[in-house]
Amino acid sequence: MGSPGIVAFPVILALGAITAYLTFTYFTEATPDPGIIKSPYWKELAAPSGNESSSIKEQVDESQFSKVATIKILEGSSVQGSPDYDPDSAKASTDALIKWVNEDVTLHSATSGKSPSDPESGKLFDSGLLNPGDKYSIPAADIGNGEYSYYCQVHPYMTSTITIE
Ligand SMILES: [Cu+2]
Repeated sequence: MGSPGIVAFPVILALGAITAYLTFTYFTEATPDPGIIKSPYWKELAAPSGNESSSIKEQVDESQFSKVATIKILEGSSVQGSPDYDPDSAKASTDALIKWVNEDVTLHSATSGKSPSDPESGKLFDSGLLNPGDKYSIPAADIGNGEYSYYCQVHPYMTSTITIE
């Protein structure tokens, strides 16, 4: 047996090449382009019965509410200083449904609290990560009257308030 380096060197080179290939494949090839389906396993999910929306983040039946307070997460929100939640100071009546819609092309959340370090963060409501086009709704009555701060877990500089009265 010669120097272990003779064997180790090409092995390390090969592992490096495999890692590079997998990284490239995962981050480049696997990134979905909107409207282009590459996977042979892709299948259209059946829409929930009687509801045109198929978003799994929308846990509440919107038709049960006569009022819906919609807050858009605007395109470009991820850029610090850009308009993000619209309206920025939203208002909703106690009997309304509050709905956040991610109209951006990247992940966002609507998480109650002032920042990730707020001990109350996410206790009142938390959309979790919303993919582009995803919605999250919660009845205002579940939160209760008051003015609440919320922010985005991915971009903590995205902050807004919702007032329920
Ligand atoms: Cu965000």
